[in-house]
Amino acid sequence: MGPQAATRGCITLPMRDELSRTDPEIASLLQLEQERQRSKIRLIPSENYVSAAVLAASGSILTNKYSEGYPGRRYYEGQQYIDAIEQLCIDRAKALFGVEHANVQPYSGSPANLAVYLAFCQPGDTILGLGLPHGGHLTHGWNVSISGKYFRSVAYGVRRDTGRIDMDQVADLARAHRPKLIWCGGTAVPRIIDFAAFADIARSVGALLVADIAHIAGLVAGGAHPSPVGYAPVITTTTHKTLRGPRGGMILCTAEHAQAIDRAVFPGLQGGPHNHNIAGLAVALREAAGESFRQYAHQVVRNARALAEALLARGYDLVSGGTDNHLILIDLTRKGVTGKRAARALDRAGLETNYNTVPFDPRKPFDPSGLRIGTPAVTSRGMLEPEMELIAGWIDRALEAERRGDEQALDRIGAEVREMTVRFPAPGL
Ligand code: DSN
Repeated sequence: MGPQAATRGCITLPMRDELSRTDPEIASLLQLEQERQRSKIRLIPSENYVSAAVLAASGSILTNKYSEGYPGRRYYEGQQYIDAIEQLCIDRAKALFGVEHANVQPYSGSPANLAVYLAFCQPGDTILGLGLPHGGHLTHGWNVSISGKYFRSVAYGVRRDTGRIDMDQVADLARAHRPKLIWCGGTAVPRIIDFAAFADIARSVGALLVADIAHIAGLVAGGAHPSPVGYAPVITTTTHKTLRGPRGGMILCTAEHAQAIDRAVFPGLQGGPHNHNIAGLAVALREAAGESFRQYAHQVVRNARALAEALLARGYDLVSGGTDNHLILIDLTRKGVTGKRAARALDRAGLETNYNTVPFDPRKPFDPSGLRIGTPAVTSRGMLEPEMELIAGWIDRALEAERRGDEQALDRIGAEVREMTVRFPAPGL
């Protein structure tokens, strides 16, 4: 198949035809999912659209190869090209983020975080992280996760009055518990993370500061969020959120920690790296180094601000009062609809979101009071501030329709959404 092979949809035509012949059920479901991604306004802040180039590298013959080890030090033969691909990926990650070392093998964010524990902690050690209900991540010590079971986990939170991380509490807990490791970063943090303040606290108690920038990696790369480099000696991230790469994880660190991190990822935790995803990541990192990605990252933030302002103007309560990044957390308590009901109604109206706890939520995580939305995917489609105003209007109308039980109104909004999405082709589809 030559480079000019006709493309339609997310895979080249010959590949699509082959899939249809071999497995029509999967081919048809894949086609439906593609249509869903095309026709919906996707507002889940941890999702995005990767480019056709990233898709091509990730869905490639590199899945056929085993390569346990690292470039130049493998346990399998035949690494002539795999080594070159992984080394390019490492070099691009180092250059993009300005770090001394990068490990690009973690299968995703949770394994990356587990590798950090394996490198630096012993079971029973004390760790300090943002509590899950306040916007943290399961792997930062939450009790149902291995990180909360194997370690003595202490959680900090946000202030009730501001909805922002309570740095006084972080300092107090660090002094009281002397953690081995402190996490900063999370999954529902709409504000800039003060890496310098975390670094001061970690230094004062001799803890290792680890920044989990999974949500904001693309913003950091594009200069739309301050970088943790120079403050956190170890940084973990997923590769598929704002960074717009394939599913995967990555650990960035100072030279001092390189060996511990590499040993923890392999052979400590994982076997063979997923070479196809590493190639996709290499492509994404090249894209992220360009000027258009820089503009993209800044537009993600401008769009989120515009969306937040349009929601505030319609009387919505936003955790922390707004956003500095790609993410908005709506507290629906005063709107008389739960997060789950809201997310379901919005999905019917063509707007894909996810329900989420809000800090101090009296409701349970399976049907919490909040809705988490974000702008990475819509910005990848080229939507700008005027479209954010439209989206806020649709969210408001849909929730109003849900309160009255008016399903036809939700379907009418869905039709308007579909009409608008046609004007904004999604990358890779
Ligand atoms: N699933 C990720 C998110 O949606 O933020 C966190 O792991």
